[in-house]
Amino acid sequence: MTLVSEVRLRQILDSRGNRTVEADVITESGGFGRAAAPSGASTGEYEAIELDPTEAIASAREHAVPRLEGQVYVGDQRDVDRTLGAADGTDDFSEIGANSAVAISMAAAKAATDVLGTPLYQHLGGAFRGDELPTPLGNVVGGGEHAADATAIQEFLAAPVGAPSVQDAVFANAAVHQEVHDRLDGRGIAAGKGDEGAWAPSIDDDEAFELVDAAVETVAEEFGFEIRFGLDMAGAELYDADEEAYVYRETTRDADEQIAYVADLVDEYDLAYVEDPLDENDYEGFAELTDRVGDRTLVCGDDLFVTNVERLRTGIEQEAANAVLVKPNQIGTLSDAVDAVELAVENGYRPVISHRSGETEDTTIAHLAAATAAPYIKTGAVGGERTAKLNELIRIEQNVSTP
Ligand code: 2PG
Ligand code: MG
Repeated sequence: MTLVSEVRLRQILDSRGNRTVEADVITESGGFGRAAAPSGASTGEYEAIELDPTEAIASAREHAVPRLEGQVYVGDQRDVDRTLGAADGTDDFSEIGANSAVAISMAAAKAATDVLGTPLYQHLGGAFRGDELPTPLGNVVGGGEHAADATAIQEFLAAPVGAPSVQDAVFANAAVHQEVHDRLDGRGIAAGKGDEGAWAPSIDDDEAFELVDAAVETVAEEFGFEIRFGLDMAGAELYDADEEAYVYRETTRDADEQIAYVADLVDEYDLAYVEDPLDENDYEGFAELTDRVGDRTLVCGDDLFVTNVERLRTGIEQEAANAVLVKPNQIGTLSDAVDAVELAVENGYRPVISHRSGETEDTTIAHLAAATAAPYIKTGAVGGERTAKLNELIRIEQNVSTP
């Protein structure tokens, strides 16, 4: 395997038009890998730290790059990531920035694939990679921190659980997205799009439930397989700590009412998935909800776990959820993200690999999902930075299924 010879860092634009960090990793044998950091809007309190890109790049150039160039083999991803952690020296990447760390970590993995001549999912997953490919959860309506004056709930996600292939699932999610638009149009409701390409109409949550439910049913009939839907409630964003209540447009709910509300939604709409139904500090509330509905839906921790094995371990001990969202930039490196997936799987939790609301054309998460045989991926339904990942999954599917 070949040594890193050069790490180049630069600023590029993300899908929101904000600056983000891109890394190129070049090897002594001429191998090349490029990756860019995504960025959240509804970021969890316990995430690794994203620095201003100028600062992140300057700091990574000073502390990390000299420890990588000529020192570390690209094929040894754990060593690359350990080196990034040691160069940073903190437990949350606040020195070099999780944005620099994740861009370099992913670029190094891609450089290794260039040298090895193997696809990224194969390199990350190894010879014994499972052959499951993820069901995509497609954001079709949303608001919260992703769009002003829209639904209080952050994401309504189509879940094509009965799709016979990733390609069918991807097309079904896009069709649900279109169907929602047609139905909004039919009601004379204009709608722009939020940060992830979901429709962001100025309607209340009840109307959104009714719309998405109907759209999913129509498209399921058309495609001939089961499509359900789910939510990312982004509970930490709804929660007002002073009032100790979840604040919606017209109403507020205390923790018990929130749990009852979500449990009712699961039953009324047969929800397949509920992410962050409660605040990021409320392991107990999560556990109570999981106890009530965990046998029939996925209760997924995003801001609760932040892809952090320590927080996930606490959740597992308390039976707080049955699924974990995995975002490499929340924790800083691919190795840390894979550790979270492995801990989840060992304990019967379902890993859901995820994009961020601010994205680039980078497709690493599609490969990570295939490499870890994750059952779900959340990476939008439409929009170039989202379809980059979805189309890559379609290619991976063809690759793994064509002898
Ligand atoms: C989430 C993500 C992605 P953000 O809450 O799950 O959908 O949003 O990147 O803004 O944290
Ligand atoms: Mg979330």
